[in-house]
Amino acid sequence: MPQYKLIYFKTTGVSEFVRYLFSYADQDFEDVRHDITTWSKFKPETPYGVLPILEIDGKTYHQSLAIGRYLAKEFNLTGSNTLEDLEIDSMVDTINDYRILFSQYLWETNEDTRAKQKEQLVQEKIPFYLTRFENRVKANGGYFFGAKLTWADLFFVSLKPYVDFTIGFDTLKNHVALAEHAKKINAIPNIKKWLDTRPTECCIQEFLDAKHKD
Ligand SMILES: N[C@@H](CCC(=O)N[C@@H](CS)C(=O)NCC(=O)O)C(=O)O
Repeated sequence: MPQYKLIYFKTTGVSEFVRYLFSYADQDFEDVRHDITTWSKFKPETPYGVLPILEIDGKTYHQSLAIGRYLAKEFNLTGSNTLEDLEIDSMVDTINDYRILFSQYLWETNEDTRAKQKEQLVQEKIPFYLTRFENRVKANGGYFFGAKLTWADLFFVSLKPYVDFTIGFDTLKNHVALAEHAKKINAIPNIKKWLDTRPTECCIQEFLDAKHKD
């Protein structure tokens, strides 16, 4: 078995689904978590100055979705053929488009821009995406694709704490089918074990404070 070392921050964000993937597969991995102090020293050692990176037997790989896609293949959470993968990958990329909207809002420092982004997220973007995601899950037997568990399900569900924290409310409160989907994925025994034991320390606020001081 390869030795895996995931390097990210003391938070969930765009790497939590990688931790979900390892947990689902009951695969040991080293879970290295930076905060603002250690990150400034480590950043220059990364390929492109951002995280996550995954080391596999000491070799470094980067880009969260490429890492996730690789692990999903290793752990049988992709499609049965390339056409199925096209559909699953397109869902993952769409979920990532949704995630990026929250990231842009979270790191924006101009208060007027933030207010406009928040209004647009709450009134327009969140309902736009979640209505479509919900219809998709309803039409696919409770999953994002093909009435079976794929890495798209893990990606979407793993992002909930991050998007809820960023916007300040339970984004699934008016989307019963998505809330049920999240509950079902989080109840998978190996994932539940991860959720019950994962570290809760979070470094987002210290990064935000530093950004607002700049
Ligand atoms: N497309 C990249 C984006 C990586 C990225 O933007 N990472 C952020 C955290 S989510 C980061 O490392 N920020 C720290 C910095 O820019 O100094 C991926 O998905 O891996």
